[in-house]
Amino acid sequence: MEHSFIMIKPDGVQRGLVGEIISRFEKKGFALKGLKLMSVDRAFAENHYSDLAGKPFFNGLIEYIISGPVVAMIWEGKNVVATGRKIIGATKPADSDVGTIRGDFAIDVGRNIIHGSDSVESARKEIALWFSEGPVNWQSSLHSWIYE
Ligand code: 3AN
Repeated sequence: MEHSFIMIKPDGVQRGLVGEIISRFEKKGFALKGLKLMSVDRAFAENHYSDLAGKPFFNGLIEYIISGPVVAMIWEGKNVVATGRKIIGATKPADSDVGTIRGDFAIDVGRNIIHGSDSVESARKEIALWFSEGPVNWQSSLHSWIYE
């Protein structure tokens, strides 16, 4: 089954949106397979965002991510990477549809609440970085109602 790495950024934690965000993924039918509240240092954040090194907003992005604790999660389910991106909404909140997390709760691209893996391959890399212990192994009792 597919996994995605989803991270609630410091603004999402401090604005009290953790429960709302977890609830949206749960209600969709995805299964929570990893969860931790943690602070990361500069080197770790730069590693996570290494693809964006050189972008003009890179330093600001790193300062934002290390400014407070984040909630790191592994979510599991069919097409969870692509569907997770739909639940999250477009990178720029001005372009995010109403009904998405960013569309409902964010205004600025530099304070857009949440991160979600953009491909199965980046999910694999991000989960390895954030969860060296891997996903928690449990089976949702709702599975027979979620999948044919
Ligand atoms: P996404 O998070 O939707 O995958 P990316 O990977 O292009 O988008 O960008 C990663 C993060 O970098 C975004 N979540 C946002 O916080 C920040 N970011 C992206 N573009 C900008 C920008 N133009 N100005 C400031 N921050 C940006």
